[in-house]
Amino acid sequence: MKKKVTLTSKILLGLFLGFIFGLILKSLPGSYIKDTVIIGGVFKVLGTGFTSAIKMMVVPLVFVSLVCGASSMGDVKQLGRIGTKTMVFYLLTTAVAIIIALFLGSVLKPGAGLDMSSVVTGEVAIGESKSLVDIILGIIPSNPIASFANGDMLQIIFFALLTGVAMSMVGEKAEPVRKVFESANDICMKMVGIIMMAAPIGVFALVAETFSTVGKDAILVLVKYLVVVLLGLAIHVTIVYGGLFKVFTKQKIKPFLKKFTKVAAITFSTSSSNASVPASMEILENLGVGKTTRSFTIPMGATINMDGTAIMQGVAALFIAQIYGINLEMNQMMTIVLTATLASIGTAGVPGVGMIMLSMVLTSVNLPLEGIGLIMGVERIVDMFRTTVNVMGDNVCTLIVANSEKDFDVDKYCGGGKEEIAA
Ligand code: DAS
Repeated sequence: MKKKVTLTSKILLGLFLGFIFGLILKSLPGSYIKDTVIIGGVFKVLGTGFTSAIKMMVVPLVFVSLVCGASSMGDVKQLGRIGTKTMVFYLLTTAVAIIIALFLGSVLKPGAGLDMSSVVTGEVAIGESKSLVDIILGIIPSNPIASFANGDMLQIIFFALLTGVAMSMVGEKAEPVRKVFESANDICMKMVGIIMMAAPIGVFALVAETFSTVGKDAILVLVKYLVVVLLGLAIHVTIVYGGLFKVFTKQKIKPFLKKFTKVAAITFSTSSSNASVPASMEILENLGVGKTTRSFTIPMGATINMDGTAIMQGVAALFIAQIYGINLEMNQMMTIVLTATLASIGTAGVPGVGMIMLSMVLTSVNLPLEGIGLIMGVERIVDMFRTTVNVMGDNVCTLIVANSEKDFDVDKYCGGGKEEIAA
């Protein structure tokens, strides 16, 4: 039976061919055909066309998915202690994750050593420096339609979250509208799926343009980008999750880590938080976590908790700024923290969606989307690792919240590890 070639394989093929074709072009002398027809014509149309199509989806996808995410959180009053603790944990750890990423990206400068400024299409507006007051006031839209038209992401996110929370508080009467947004979210995701079908060609053109312009210098920075993201993920898991777990549960983390390997096998192979929900629920039950907590925190985490994705977005934003020679101001870094943290509420737990949300983070600080073409090369690998961290965060939060709610059988938890060894 003919094996279905997956989109991922086609993207990797596009990447490989783009890399080879770009290096071949780089080795050829300049000419009208090479510089104007191929690089300035074909590659520009296919590459920028692909990134423009992704950018087209950012506003509708972010708005609709955030309204759905916020409205499915249940009425704030009903959220109760478990919901409030969970929301605080998820949003705070995501904010910490992005700050770790911005710190590492600023110190290690993965994009340094590659000058893509000659490849920028259109002007790159450098954000003017704003005070904290301006940033906070800038989040509240005086005219949501204008926010949509201007692609002002923080204002769109604020309006979407308010709409979603209001819908959940209105309850039954808002159900028809909620159903419209759920359908619209499915349609947006399908549109993203259709656009991603062009990814192999888009990635080929973007990578070929990059390597035909800047040559093999790009390989080294790509490896540096991957290393910095993996370092950020490792720091977040060991220090943030390891530290919070120890402080709030006073238990050894080993029994959890032994069970989590089963979930990690799924997140690595599927790059999907949603796909790992059943396995997370099973291991947490075996580890003594009650249904009351896990049945709420795990599905919610798969939808709104994306610490791994936030780390990728922070490193990627700085990486792209560095390769285009753009110096991000402190207020732009704060905008990235806010945008990536709030946007994670709308990032569905499916493969590659973090890359779409990255284009929203880049848009919020006027960074060129073309940079996505370069990091697409290691996107699949990064997605595997960041999804695993996303889901580990869901599980660690569940253990902490269950413990605080006395919905946690500590004997079963400690015994969980022993039984495993006995088995
Ligand atoms: N792979 C997604 C997930 O399931 C998130 C992402 O693409 O960043 O968590």
